[in-house]
Amino acid sequence: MKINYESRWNKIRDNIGNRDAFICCLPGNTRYLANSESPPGCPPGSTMSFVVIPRKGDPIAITSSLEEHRCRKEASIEDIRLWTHYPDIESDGKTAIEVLKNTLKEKKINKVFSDSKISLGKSIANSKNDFVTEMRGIKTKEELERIRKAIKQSDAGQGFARNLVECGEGLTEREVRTEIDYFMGRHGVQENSFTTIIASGPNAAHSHHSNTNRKLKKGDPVICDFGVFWDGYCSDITRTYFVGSEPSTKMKEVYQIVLEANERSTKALTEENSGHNIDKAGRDFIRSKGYGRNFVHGTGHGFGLEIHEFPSLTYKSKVIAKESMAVTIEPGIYIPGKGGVRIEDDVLVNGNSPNVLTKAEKDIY
Ligand SMILES: [Mn+2]
Repeated sequence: MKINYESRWNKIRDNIGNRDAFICCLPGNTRYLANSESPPGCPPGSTMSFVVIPRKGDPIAITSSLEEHRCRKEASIEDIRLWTHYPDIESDGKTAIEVLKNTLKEKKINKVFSDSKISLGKSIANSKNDFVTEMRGIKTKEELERIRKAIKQSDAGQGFARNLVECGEGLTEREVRTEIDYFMGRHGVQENSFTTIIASGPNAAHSHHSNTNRKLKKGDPVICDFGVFWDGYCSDITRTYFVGSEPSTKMKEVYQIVLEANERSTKALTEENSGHNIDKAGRDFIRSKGYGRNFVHGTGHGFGLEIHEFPSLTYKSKVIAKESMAVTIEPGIYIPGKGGVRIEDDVLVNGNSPNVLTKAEKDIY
């Protein structure tokens, strides 16, 4: 199913009141408006510095000489303006902001919304507005089609990771990471959605870990957290496996607590429930088992064009779950010096029956 950019632009036009245009510069938003099928690339970003959606008339994209040709090839916008400071290249201005200002002047745009604070001078009335950022929280059919494909690839990666880790005594974290990335790369994914995390033994007590040359030891918990991009959309999944397939009695107990917290927060992910309640559902259970101090992060986040996007599901979150929001549910327990467990699924809000999109096995210890 093709992405319907026109309908995205129109939805914005319908929601800008008396403003003349909506200006986006956040990379996730510019990709959303013109170039969704390309992954963020390296360094993560977008080929466009700005996208302007005027209330009347066609959208305009502003790109640099560095990205020009890729942008012309991939973007769904016809009117592309170029900035560069190289004298040999004919352009519309020396900086992105200069080209933006000239464009607004030419189009007689005086009142705008923008997705970030940008200074456009005194002649333009500008206020920051999160409409586009939040609009991306609700996924359409064509987006879900891509997200499901990304998830399918990372589910397969988890199956591979489980075998590798359970039989992987003596492998280093970096070797495991490399094998998993190669496995998914061979299946044609665009790129990883972030650097694959393999956190073993005491390193599994770090909620985020930078892979080391530590060798896997029998009985180690190993947190495997990764995701991929497929047609511009990503997945994010975490499983925890045990080297030799046998956790200690204590870690097995921790595993079961995290699994139940994952299920409780997932169950709470119903339409109109708040981010706070969704977080609290799992957190209260973890606290009741004496591990409240060890659950050191929020329960989940939206994902799609970017690995972390609106909405955020944390203890202080006031966001309300809406139909077709795609979010992660990822409680964890981390015990300094000993290890940890995190179990993360990608879940779609679906009335009162949340749809768990990730299928990799988790009730395994
Ligand atoms: Mn995540």
